[in-house]
Amino acid sequence: MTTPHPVLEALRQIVGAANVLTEGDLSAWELDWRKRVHGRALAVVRPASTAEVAAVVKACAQAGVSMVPQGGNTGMVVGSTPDTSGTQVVLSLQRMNQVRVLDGANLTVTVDAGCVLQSLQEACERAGFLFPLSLASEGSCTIGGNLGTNAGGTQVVRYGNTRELCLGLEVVTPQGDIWDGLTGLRKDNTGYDLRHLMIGSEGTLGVITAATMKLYPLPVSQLTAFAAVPSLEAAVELLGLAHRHLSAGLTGFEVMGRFALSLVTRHFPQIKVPFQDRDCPYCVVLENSDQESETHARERFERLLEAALEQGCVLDAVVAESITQARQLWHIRESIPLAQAQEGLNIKHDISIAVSRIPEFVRSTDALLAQQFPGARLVNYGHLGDGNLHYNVQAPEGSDAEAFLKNQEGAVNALVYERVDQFRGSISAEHGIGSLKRGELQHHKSPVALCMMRAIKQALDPHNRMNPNRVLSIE
Ligand code: FAD
Ligand code: 2HG
Ligand code: ZN
Repeated sequence: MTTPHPVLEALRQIVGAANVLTEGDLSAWELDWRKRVHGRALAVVRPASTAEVAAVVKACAQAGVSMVPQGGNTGMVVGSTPDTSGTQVVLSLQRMNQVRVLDGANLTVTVDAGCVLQSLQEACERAGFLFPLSLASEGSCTIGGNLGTNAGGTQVVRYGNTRELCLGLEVVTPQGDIWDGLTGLRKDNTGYDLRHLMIGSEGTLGVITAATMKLYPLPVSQLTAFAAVPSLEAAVELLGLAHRHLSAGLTGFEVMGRFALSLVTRHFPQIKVPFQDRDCPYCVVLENSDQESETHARERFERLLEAALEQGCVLDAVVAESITQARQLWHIRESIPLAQAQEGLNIKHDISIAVSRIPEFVRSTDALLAQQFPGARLVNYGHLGDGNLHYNVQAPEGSDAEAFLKNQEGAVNALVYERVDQFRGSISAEHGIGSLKRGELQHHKSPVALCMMRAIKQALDPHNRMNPNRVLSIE
């Protein structure tokens, strides 16, 4: 019999034995959402307060044990699960799930890091406010994970990504100290902005325990349209028209390639996808939020679509007549990640390119992929409004997806990322680096930037206890 690690007893003293999980099926915490790596934890620890997080971090630091902060475990880059050594503690924030204070006059909400995004959206809506961050994983991802990854989602074109929505943080440092930065101030130039250092650091610099986030007034009316477009160029032209016609009312602009939509139809036949019988390579979902009235919203939306039909950048369009219909149209878009998972593992590229250059990038890269990987299928879709494509590569029809990934992932990535570099894009627009893209980062980020990043990591976490070997490797 092996002797239990001494830190476990210290952890039980802090959070209670029921919240230190070491036995049974721990796959909910050990296996990543995409099922790429099944790690093994020394324990899953579930603190209920910031003070408990601080005590857990201190105990682990003293025992020389490394920690992996985890929220909803919906991340796409294998960053929230432990490695396979069985020596890491998963620090799950799920029990810290309360909305602390909603300050209507300041247009802010302060919330525990483990609060599920959808619960936060709903709490804000009940109070008459909009919290605009929106992702298909919102039923299980947490605000701490959204901050850890600087998540994007479908409303970035209007409200920015999670970083733009955050005014303050509470953080437990790798030493177990608590930094309370929950001021809710919109202006504060007192030196380095530590909040921005923590956001997007993927749990490598500390544990976010709470955040103060921005709120917006609820829109009076929200309209959604689904449009068939003749090309990606036409989708970009439509985006320009939508900016001009709707201005700040444009709150969503997503593009979906024909193959991505066909996967939804194949795996969720109950979902009706418009325009599947039309010869159109792409469809777009766009959303108009209006602060005046439904009539005003409809007039503006119809004028936009008329102009688009006239210019030829839209072939056909439907505008939802009710909230239920609008949800159905959005549901098509949000089902793409699940439809891909049903189809089998694929090679994901979460890239950003200047919107104006996306059609040229896609045309030329599609051709190179077809030449070098005959039969490979492209699941191309994403947040065109902010220049972020999910340019994913699925194994040829009927072939073994695992074997395709094993044999071709490196070569496919090399081709796509080289093109991304040529277009001065980014290899990670919104999902982060985790461990899946850590090797790639070395090739695609400037040596000077990497050197500064390492210096920051070493200064804040000199013993490399916080999510080691994620984002960067430190020798
Ligand atoms: P986790 O997966 O638990 O963790 C993610 C990272 O954050 C890890 O590195 C972890 O260590 C760190 N972390 C977690 N909590 C904390 C904390 N409290 N303090 C410090 N670090 C922490 N992402 C997008 O950006 N846009 C999308 O549109 C989008 N759509 C998705 C759709 C589906 C169906 C799925 C499954 C995922 C999608 N994602 C998307 C990816 C994922 O949901 C986001 O990255 C999300 O922000 C992760 O939140 P989480 O709570 O699940 O974090
Ligand atoms: C989305 O926008 C997510 O749907 C998931 O970011 C992307 O599955 C993907 O590649
Ligand atoms: Zn996305």
